[in-house]
Amino acid sequence: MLCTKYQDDLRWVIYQIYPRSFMDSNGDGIGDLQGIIQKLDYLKDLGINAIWLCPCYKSPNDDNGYDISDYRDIMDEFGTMADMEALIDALHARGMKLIMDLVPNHTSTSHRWFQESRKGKDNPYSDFYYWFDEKPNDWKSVFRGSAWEYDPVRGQYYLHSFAVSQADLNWDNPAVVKAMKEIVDFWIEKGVDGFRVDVIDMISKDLGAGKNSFGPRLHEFIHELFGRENGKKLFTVGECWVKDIDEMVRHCAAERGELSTLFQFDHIEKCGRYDKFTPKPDTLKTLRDHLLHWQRETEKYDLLHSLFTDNHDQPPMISRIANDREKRYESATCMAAMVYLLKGVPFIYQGQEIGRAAAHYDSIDCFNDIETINTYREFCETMPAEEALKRINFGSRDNARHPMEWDDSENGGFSTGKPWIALHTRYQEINVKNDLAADRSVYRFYRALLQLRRENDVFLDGDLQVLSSPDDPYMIFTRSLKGEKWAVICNFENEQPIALPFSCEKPALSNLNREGTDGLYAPYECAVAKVIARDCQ
Ligand code: TEU
Ligand code: CA
Repeated sequence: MLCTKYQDDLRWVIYQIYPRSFMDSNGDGIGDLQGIIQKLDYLKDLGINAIWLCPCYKSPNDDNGYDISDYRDIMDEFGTMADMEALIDALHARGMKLIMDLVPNHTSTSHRWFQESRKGKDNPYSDFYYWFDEKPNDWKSVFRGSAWEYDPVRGQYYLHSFAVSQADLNWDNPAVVKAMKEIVDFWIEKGVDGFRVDVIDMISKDLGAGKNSFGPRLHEFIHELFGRENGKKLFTVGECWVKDIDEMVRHCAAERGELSTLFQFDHIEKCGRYDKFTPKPDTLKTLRDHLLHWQRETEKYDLLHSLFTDNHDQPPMISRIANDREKRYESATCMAAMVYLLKGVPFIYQGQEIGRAAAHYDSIDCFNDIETINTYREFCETMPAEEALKRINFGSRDNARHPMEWDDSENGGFSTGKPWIALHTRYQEINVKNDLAADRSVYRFYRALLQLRRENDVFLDGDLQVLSSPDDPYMIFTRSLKGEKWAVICNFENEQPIALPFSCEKPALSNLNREGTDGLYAPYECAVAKVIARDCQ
């Protein structure tokens, strides 16, 4: 039983929207806030009760909104502050909530703070960023190359952990902490219900110790941001590449007053790839083992777990470890049952609910992402262009960022204008209209699964018991609460017989509409059934 602080949070069902690619309302080929408003009923019907909105603040879009030039205004392409207020009202009118994406580690170099800071050491903003006469170390940018850039205006080097135009804020400067707290309060005032916090582990650094993240003041800073009683119970999820549960405890233990939960990326890092651009022949078994490891760990420490496999930085997981061609429906639905009926808060990335798979492009011109472009250039220095493109197709973040496919018309129903980035190469096969018209619909399966979860508290806070063993090529677990027990059976890639040690009612959910829980399971077949009362002891 999860501690009371998180009980309510288990009811969140969060859909992540990459606004640039979700829905375009004005025909300029770029998704926008009014486009999101048009699709709220589609999300409500799915069973979503909150959206995590990737950054929509003013930005030159070198990193598509993660390079912010004004935290208190909306980027022109997405609309106006009035549109944002309309979105918040439209969500709340439907009983839905909004989680904003806060980016506290860095700003765009076009932010007023940076433009002031570069003017010199006597400027009030001088120490908002890290400035050195010489590069103090050999840190590298996540997007390739050095993390230090010489600024001719100031005559010094500044730190950028990501793009050259994303300058890291110096959180050891109390004025930075104060400024970021005021931004959080500004959006709380606007009515937002929570924050996803970008690279939260990087806001405290220790240059002397060579640490560009998890510095000595990290928890102090997070507590400054979210530990206050600002009169509103916020839901906060930190993007934080923790390696072990101790770090998660330091962030999320109920009495910490820091974060509600974390995105930890253990399974993202290790399922189906050796590194971001090199595939590894894994199966759902690898995903199961990582998911169950973190289930046990978060259960042990009474922490709230975030359940996800996809986001805007990762190509679709079904294309990495399952079958996104002839078994795409089965793969997408089986993975949903594996992941979202465990204990935690479900995060669904746009397109997962229609079984979106990876795309494949024949030209680097079809890509936009700064990390992708920089990586391709670096690859081409040591390998043929076609090998470089193959790796880019596998690992590029753009594989999650092409326009959402609403139908098979021109531009996929996303826009009446030319989309800002290439359409999905399979959009005429994989789109909302085709999925809803199919006998077997991923959307309808997701909707039924979320309804089952919503209507049965056993899936929110029930005890987890794993019945399958680590060697089994399938996953069987039960959830139990107040004498009620449900079984979840997820077969992996091969057909095989599965039998349970107890009897169940007819499956309440099954991706291939099976009648019973025991028997021969097809590849990626899953079933969810209530255990009969006699066998619940
Ligand atoms: O991502 C942080 C992060 O870890 C990414 O750099 C990720 O590892 C990346 O895809 C490299 O493989 C966050 C945001 O999710 C990402 O979209 C931003 O580009 C990044 O921070 C900088 O704000
Ligand atoms: Ca638009």
